[in-house]
Amino acid sequence: MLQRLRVPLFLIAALMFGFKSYIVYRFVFDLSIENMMQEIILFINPFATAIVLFSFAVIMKPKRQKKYIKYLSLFGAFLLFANLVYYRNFTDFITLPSILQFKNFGDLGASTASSMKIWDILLFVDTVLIFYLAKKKGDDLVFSYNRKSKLAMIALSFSILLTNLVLAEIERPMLFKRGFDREYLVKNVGLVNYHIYDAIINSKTKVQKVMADGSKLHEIKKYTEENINDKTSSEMKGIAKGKNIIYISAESVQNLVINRKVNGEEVTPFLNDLIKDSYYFNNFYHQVNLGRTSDSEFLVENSLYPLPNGSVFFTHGQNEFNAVPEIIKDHGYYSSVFHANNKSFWNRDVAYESLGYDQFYSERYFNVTEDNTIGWGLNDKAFFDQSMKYLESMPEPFYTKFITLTNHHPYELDEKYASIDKFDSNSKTLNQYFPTVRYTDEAIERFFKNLKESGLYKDSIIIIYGDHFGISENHNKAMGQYLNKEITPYDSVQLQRVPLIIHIPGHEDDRVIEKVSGQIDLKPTVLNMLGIENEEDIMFGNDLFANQSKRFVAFRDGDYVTEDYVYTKDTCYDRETGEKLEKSACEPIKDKVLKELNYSDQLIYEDLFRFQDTASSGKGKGKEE
Ligand code: GP9
Ligand code: MN
Repeated sequence: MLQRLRVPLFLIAALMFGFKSYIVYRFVFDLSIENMMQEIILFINPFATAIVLFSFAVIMKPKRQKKYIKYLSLFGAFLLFANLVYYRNFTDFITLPSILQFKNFGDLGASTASSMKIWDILLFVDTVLIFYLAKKKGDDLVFSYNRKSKLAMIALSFSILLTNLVLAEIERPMLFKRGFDREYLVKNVGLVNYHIYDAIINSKTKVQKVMADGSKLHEIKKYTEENINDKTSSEMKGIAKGKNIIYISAESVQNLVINRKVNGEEVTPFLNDLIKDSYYFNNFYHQVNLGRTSDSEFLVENSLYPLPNGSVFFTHGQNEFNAVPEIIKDHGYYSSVFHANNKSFWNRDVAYESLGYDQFYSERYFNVTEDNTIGWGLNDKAFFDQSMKYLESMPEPFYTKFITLTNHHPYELDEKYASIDKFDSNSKTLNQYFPTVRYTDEAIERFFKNLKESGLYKDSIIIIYGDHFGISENHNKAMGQYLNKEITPYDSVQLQRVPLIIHIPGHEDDRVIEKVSGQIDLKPTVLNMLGIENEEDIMFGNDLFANQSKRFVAFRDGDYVTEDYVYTKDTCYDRETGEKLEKSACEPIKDKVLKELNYSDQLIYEDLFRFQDTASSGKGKGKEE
C-alpha cells in the first residue's frame, strides 16, 4: 500500500519518530501539562522537529537519502533511549556537561543497567522497520526531487517548526532568553531542540572560559578594595557565631505592602509586627534580571551581579564560585535549601552544587496533593509545616534557605484561603496580589510558631527578604490608583524596593535602617555577623551594619540609586522628593556602575574564581540524596 501511495521514506521515518517521541514525552516522562495549549504544543513539537530533520533528505541523491534516513532514525532512537534511562535515574534530561564530566560517567554506568527496561526495545522498532524498508523497498520509497520541490519541502517543514516555536514563545515568553527549566524546554520544543540549545549555551560558555585571563582577578580585586569593601568594623561583627542562619526568600513580596492596608485591612500584619522587633531595611532594593528568583539567590550567596542575559544558574551554573554555603562549611556549618518545586527549575540542582550546598529539599521531599496545592505548587503553610521534620534533625549550626511559592504571579488564590478581599482596579494581577501576599505573611507567622515550639528559634537568626518585584510596570495605572498618585519612572524604581528584615531573637537594639542597600549586600553582612573574614574574596556589596554608607545600588540595566539620587531612563531624580535634577548630578556615578557591572560579568563569563587558590575547599553535594 505504501508503494501505491508513494509515501516517501523520509516522511514515514519522520512520522514514526514524531509519534514515538510524543508517546515518550506524554506518557513516559513526568512532564506537568497545565492547560490545553501546553497539550497542543506537546503534540506538535515532536512532529515539527522530526519533519525538519528528516526532510533534509530531499536535497540528497537517493542512495545518500537512504543512508541519511536510516542513521538519523537510529540516532533519534538512541537519543530518546539515552534520555529515558537518564531520566529514570535523575528525573532530569541529559546536559552536555553531564556527559562530558567524567565523574558522572561513574554514576551513570552503575545505574544505567538497572534503569533499562525490556520494553525500551520498542524505541528501536521503527528504526528496524526503516532499515528493512530502505533495503527491500528502497527504490520505491526514495525519490529524486527537482529544485522547486526541494525548496518547497524544506520551506514547509521549517514553517511547521516556526509555528511550534511561536506557540512555545506565546505559552512561555522568553523561553530561550531565560532558559527556566529543562522540563519547560523539552515540553515546548522537544528533546532534539533542547539538546541543540544546551549545546549552544555550553559552547558559548566554553569559548569565553578558554579566552579567560586570570590576571584580571587582581585588577578586579583592587577595584573592590579601593571602591567598595568597607574596612570599618561592623557593630554586629561575630554576633551570629555558632547560631543558625535561616533565610526566607519571600516570593514576589515588595516593600510597598509593608505597613499598608487594602480595604481597611493590613496586608502583612505579621511582618508589620515582626519589624518592630527586628532590623528592618526600608530602602533595600532587589537587583535581579531575567533569572528572577535564581538571580536573587545568586546575588545573596555571592555578592556578584546577575547577568544581562538569562539566569546565571542556567548559563553558568557549573562555574567555580566563592559562595556563602561553601565558605561557611570550613566553619562547621551545614547548608541546605527548601523549595517545593521541581529540582531542575532554574537549574538549581546543578547550581546548588557549585554554590556548595549540602542538601536541597525539592518538591519530592514534600507530600504534595491536590488539596494542599495553590498556584505553582505546595502552599506556603504546608511547605513550612512539612519542612520542620527535616529542620529539626539537621546538624547545627545550619545555614538554610526557604523559598516560598504561593505568592507567585498570577496570584491565584481560592476564596477559601483568602483572609482579605481583593483590591478593586482594572488590573486583575494587582487586585489578587494582596490576598496572596497575606497568605504568605500568615505562612511565615506559622513558621515562627513552629520554630519556637521546636526550640530552634532562640539559637537562630532569621533573615527575610523579598526576592523581586511582584507587580510589573504593565500595571502602573492600577498601582497609581492604589497609591493614589501617577507612577513616574522615579516611582517605578522606588517600587523595586523589597523588605529586608533581620530578626535576632533576644536582641533589643532593633530599628528601621534607612540606608540605601541591595541584595548584593547580604553576603558581606552575613559573613561579618558570623565573624568570618576572607581577605581574598571579591564582593560588590557592603556590610549593611558597617558605618560607611553604600555608594550606590546598581541595577542590571545600568540604572542606580544612591543616598541622594535615583537615576533611570537617562534622567536624574532627587531620591527623597522625586524631583527631576540636572543630568550632570548623576553623571559621575554612571560610569562607575557600568564598570562594576562589567567586572562582575567578566568574573562569571570567564569563570575567574577558578584561578583563585584561596577558594574554599570542597563543593557541596547540593543534590538530593
Ligand atoms: C520557581 C520559583 C519561582 O522555582 O522560584 O521562580 P520565579 O519565576 O519567581 O523566578
Ligand atoms: Mn520569584
